[in-house]
Amino acid sequence: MDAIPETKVKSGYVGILLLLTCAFFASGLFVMVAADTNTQKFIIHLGDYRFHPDAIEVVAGRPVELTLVNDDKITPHNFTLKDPGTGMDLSANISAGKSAMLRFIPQTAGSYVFYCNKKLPFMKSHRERGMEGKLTVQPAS
Ligand SMILES: [Cu+2]
Repeated sequence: MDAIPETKVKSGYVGILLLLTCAFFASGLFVMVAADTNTQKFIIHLGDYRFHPDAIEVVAGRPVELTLVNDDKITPHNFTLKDPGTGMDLSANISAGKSAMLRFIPQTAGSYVFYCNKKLPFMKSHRERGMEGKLTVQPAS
């Protein structure tokens, strides 16, 4: 007779613990998702002397994360964006078949050119062969 109520109390206690645990994880998940949506993420493929896509648009004042994927089998590529006027200075080398990540926060709205700085002696540079793109930074709303 005594054992039955005791079991009920214990299972009730465990139930509350489970509920609190779920609430904790649910709120944690929400925070993670909320923080994640703030970052402007793009995947740019590099290959055949092109960037895909070759035009991206972001908003000033929010973090940008570029994942750069070199799809070529033997040709190394690079991502360069330099704008002394605004202090934008990005550069990453990406070996054939590898990827790299660039993170930055654009501060000034405008249009910026990015390109690959690779060039073999006596050959046209990758940029001259078309490896160029445009980053548009919209003013913060
Ligand atoms: Cu290149």
